[in-house]
Amino acid sequence: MSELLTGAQIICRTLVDAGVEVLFGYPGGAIMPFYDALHGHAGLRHILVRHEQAAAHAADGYARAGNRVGVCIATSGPGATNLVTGLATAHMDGSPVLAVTGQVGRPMLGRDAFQETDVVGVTMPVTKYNVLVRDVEDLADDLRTALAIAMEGRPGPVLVDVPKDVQNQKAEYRESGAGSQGWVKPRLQTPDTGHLEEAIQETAHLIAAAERPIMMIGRGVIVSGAYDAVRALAERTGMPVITTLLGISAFPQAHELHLGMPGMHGEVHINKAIQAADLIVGIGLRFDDRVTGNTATFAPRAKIVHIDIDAAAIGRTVPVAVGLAGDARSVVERLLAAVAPRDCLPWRAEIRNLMHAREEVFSGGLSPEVILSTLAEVTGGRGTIVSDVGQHQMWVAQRYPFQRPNTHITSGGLGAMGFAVPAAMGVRLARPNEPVWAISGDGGFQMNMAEIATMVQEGIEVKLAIFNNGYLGMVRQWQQFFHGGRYSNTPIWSPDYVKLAAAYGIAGWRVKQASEVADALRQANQTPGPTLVELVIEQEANVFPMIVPGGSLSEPLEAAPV
Ligand SMILES: Cc1ncc(C[n+]2csc(CCOP(=O)(O)OP(=O)(O)O)c2C)c(N)n1
Repeated sequence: MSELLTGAQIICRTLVDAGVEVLFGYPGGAIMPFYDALHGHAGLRHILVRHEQAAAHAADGYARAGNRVGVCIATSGPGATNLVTGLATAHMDGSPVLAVTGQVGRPMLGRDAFQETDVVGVTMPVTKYNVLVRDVEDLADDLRTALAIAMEGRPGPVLVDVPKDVQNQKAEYRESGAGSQGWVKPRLQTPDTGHLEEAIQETAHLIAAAERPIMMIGRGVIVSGAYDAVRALAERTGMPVITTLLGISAFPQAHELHLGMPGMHGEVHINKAIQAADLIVGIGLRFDDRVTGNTATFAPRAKIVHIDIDAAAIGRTVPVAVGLAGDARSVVERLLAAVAPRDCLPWRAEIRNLMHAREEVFSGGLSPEVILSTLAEVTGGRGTIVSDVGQHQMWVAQRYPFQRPNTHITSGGLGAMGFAVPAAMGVRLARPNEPVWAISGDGGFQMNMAEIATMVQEGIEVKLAIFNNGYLGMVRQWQQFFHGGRYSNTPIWSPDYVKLAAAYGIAGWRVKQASEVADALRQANQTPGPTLVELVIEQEANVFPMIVPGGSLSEPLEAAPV
């Protein structure tokens, strides 16, 4: 069946036919035909954000929580460039986001027209695919191609740039031959090549022969839905499991085989276990520098097996003994069938002996530990925690007891401050029946706090927690440790957050004492609508342990250097 539609109507129709339900965006001159077509559109819910960066982060949060494409919309020029941080975040963390941008009309292209930016050029390195649509006849297929590429392999962001006159042109709309795919990630099959089978057998052999094997898992396990397979592999082999920052919640935290997070702010016994291991089976992670520290000294005794959908990631930072390019779930399921049962008990006992009680680093004030354990009690382990970037992000990663898959969402690769508040809006729209908490520092919160207005206008129930230490804490910590204690431009003033909440018409609490935490968090969790809790924490608390940037995992700092 075909019918005559404008380009703007074709965008709406193609998105609806692809199963898209929610868009995050902001209008402007070059995208006005699209917004006109959207007016009163029954099938698409548009969330008007307060800044396009928030649209991209919200689409990213929606994509990560819903395992489907998140869509953001912006006008040309400043609207499109405001998306860039969000697209780069999604690119680093493998999140499927489609950006649709308006562009100046074709006759104006390349003439420095008003609000003209070459957004295809600008976003080339931070998208998997992008295209300027020069002919309305190509529009629907370009959008379908972009949506498919966003989801295939390692997911990631894509961008379709549509000149204003193309949005106004008419063309026959033809439904996709493929039909609606809902843009839920298809179960990937890894092609059964002889090489893969060989590599699986070799890995099974390495696991059987190792004395000190560990598994290290990342977000690829979440994206491919490999939780059960990974857990079964751990249980069959007794291999302890380390979860990277983005792999947190890919394995139940309370499981006896779970160790925790490695790397720069990993616990000392976890990094020591890596340094002592003779085999690392890495699944769906990048072995980035925050995990490895200095690669020359990383896991010096270990053979590394690397399973990842992105063949380019294998061997990029650490040399591998066996590389398996494929979908984590299908590879791990096959590996499971190939491994012999064992329990690694002596090795697990050795790791337990490496553990030592950590000195309490918080001196009396309101500690992140109390806040996070109380929050876990208040939510009863339900819901999703979206963290921003900085010290609080590391405290969440180290201390919040995540039990359910994909309930920890953060900007890991790019480390984009300002992520949590808008991303949490997307998460909540994907999970409307679960509590969603955005945890930010006072710095990151102030980057995107204007989105409270979006939450109020659109009725998006996000719970906001601000860890207020009066500093850009993580940078202050580096200044204290490595720059002679000179706090250059890290003390940061905040408004009165309770009054700010009141100005937006939402309930707010300020907590200064440990005794007040439970009440405030409980009330904030129970009160309908968006709510805000400011937690005034110790100003100069630090995150420990810490590996000096570029240092070895064998040399942790457990106190501030003198
Ligand atoms: C957009 C952006 N700008 C700068 C940085 C560098 N940076 C990393 S952590 C940090 C401090 C964060 O301070 P705050 O939000 O108050 O959180 P805290 O560390 O105190 O928990 C900064 C400035 C960043 N990651 N992202």
